[in-house]
Amino acid sequence: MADKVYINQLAEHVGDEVTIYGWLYNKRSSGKIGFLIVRDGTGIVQVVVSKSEVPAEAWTALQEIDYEASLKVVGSAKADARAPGGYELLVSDLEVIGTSSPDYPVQLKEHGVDFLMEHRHLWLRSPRQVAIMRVRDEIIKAIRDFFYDRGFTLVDTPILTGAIGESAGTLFSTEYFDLGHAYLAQTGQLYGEAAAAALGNIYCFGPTFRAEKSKTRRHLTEFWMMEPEMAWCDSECSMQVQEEMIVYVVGRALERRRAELEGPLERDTSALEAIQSPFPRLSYTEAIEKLQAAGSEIEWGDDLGGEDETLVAEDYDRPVFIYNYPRQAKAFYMKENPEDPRTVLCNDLIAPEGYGEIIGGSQREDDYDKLLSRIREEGLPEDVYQWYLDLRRYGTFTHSGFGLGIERTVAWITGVQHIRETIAFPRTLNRLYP
Ligand code: NSS
Repeated sequence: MADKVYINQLAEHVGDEVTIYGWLYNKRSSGKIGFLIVRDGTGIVQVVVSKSEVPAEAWTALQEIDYEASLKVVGSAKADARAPGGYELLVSDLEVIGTSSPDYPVQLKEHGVDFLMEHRHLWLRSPRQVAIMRVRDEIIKAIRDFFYDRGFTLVDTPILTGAIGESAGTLFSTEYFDLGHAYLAQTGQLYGEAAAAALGNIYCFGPTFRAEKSKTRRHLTEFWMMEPEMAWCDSECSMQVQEEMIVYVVGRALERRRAELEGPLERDTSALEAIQSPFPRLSYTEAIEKLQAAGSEIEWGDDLGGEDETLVAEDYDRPVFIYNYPRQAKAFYMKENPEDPRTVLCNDLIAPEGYGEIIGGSQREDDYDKLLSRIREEGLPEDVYQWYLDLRRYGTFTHSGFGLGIERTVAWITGVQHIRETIAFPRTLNRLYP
């Protein structure tokens, strides 16, 4: 495959004889000329085959070829503004590497979502899904660059853990040799806190797991979370970082993936252009007052549900912070608010256009006694949190961090309705296949 060229490199090979490998996306023929659309993952190209220019076997093979057959195509590259993708290949030889079949399941017509999910391994080949994966990749790279450029160190935290990270209700557990149960990590945060005391500013990025029996468009049982943890940074400082990061990431998606957003994804990019500082901020108490004024039955002390978030966010064209929730609505590790001990120093960031919460963050409880009493209040096993309490025993420090859900962020930026399309192989309450 020494002479192999990818479709997105054709611009550098105009006039050359090149070989491309790919899959048949579409075809039509008129008499002695066949027009194929071939995709190779990097792009699509129109392949023009004249009966008189190719060996007889190649012409015969072409007559029988089915969608998604894999091909080797040799031809000379030509720029053609009218061709999909901007280039044409005038073919001198063509070989079918792997045949397909007329019953290729994912046809170019509409299918129901269940059917598509069942065929996710093939559905991924379609232009819209490819575009989502490319935007996802750009978002992840942008976040990594954002933190790298600011001196944060990536620390990988364990997936098999002995301690509950968020709440007991949503744990996947498994047998772990002679040590009893291990849990699949709900968060890397607790380990991130230890690493922040070693390195200052860190982030972890990995798969996290919630055995949530929610069937909403915002929940997966396995999702990827980016979690920075910052030493000597309070809740206010953390919100500042969140805002800068989101503005940067949306900007990068627009700069480098506009073609995907405006093409196959048909995203209204003007809504993304509006994502600029400053983001509006409401205290939890203000959010409750706003909801009550809008006729909601919600009471002070309740957590906000998806619909409440949408209602609070609908007046704004950019993400909105809701900060300082009641302690009973939030996890045990959040720092008590010295100005109102009924609440904790924390924030959620709610995306616009009804996409809901994309970030949850907080300042961490740095007082040994208060943290211990919260662990006891929640009925958590004290012994497995000794290492976590050590961080308060030996040089406790002001620190904060947050978790950005990658799939929810990709859903918002790409404009897809359900987060199951934002990860290659989603895991939900009722899906473990493919
Ligand atoms: O539970 S979170 O609100 N917060 C944490 O896990 C903290 N330990 C983060 C931290 O401070 N380091 O989850 C954070 C985000 C949330 O805003 C969502 O964007 C996402 O993680 N998330 C989910 N995405 C998809 N599916 C599910 N089930 C899910 N749960 C949270």
